[in-house]
Amino acid sequence: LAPPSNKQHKYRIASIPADGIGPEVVSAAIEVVQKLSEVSKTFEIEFTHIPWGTAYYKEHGRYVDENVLDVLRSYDATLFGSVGAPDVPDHISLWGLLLAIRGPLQLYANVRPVRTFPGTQSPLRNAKAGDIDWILVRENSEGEYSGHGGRSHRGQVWEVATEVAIFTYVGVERIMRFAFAQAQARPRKLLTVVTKSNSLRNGMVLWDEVALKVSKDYPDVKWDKMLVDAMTVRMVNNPESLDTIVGTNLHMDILSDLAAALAGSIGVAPSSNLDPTRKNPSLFEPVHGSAFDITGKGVANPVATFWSAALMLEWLGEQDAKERLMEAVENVCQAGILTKDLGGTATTKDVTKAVCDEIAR
Ligand code: GGG
Repeated sequence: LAPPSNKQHKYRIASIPADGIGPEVVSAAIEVVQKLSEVSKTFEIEFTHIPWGTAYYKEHGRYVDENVLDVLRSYDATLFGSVGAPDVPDHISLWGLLLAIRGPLQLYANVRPVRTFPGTQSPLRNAKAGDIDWILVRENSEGEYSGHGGRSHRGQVWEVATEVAIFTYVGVERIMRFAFAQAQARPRKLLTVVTKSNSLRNGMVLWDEVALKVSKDYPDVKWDKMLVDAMTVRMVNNPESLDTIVGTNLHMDILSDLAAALAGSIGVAPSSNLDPTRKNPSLFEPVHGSAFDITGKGVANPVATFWSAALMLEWLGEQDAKERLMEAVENVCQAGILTKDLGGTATTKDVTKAVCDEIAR
């Protein structure tokens, strides 16, 4: 997965802040990335605001432009905020926006790193520094989020609803290879494959079979399998035994929220939605959603979006800029400039200014 060579180091980024706290954290991230560009002078970056989201839906009757894929393909990457609003059913907003992008653009690898930052604490009583430093790899294009199923006999007591999880060999194999390669590139070379193949005897058994087959090509990766229910216990009781984790769309959606909370806060958890073939531009977003309870109050934690922007810079080939940004975030956390979710009193603006100041030091 070598980064592209861009001799010009000029990037055009689509910014989709969307709903809730999305606009607050995305504008904070744009500010720090522009500060990085200004200070390092090694790359130029231009963000174009795209107004898709719930306000757009209320005006146009759809969450995104008709040419959504062509629009996004005209940029090098997308920086996304959050989707969801109190007055629109969640399945309308999620399918209208994020799921209208991830599957069709084949952003099949959703990479969600989590770790406890210096100066912050895991809620786990016995967790030591470094115990939680995981990469969660979520299959992002099929499985339980394939959109297949339906409802009949609506409103009757015999109403039936089906939700069909679709697992294709190609889909499972490509995410498995991606996860083994991620594990191989990390010092511990450890991979845990999460399934539920005792009760789900088709798709999950395919996952087990593909894991075994793919593992033969990565003999230096030590891997094991866990049922998803047992995995929640292991994450809490033996966090140090885990490193890279791969699982289905639904399982990893759930486990990545748990992982983020165990690391300290969902407010610091980033994600990359990657097309590892690089045929389509990838999308980067915080794991958290719209957080209506704190929207507009100026207290949202921007760190998850800063880290997502750092992953975007790394994906674009700007490794130094990524490291500089992450070092700045760590120093700010270490200095105790933390938002409420991490036990502090800092505002979004305080954290953003402190990270910009660190970058400029
Ligand atoms: N920033 C991510 C976001 O808005 N998440 C809302 C959500 O419900 N996501 C579900 C998913 O990631 O599949």
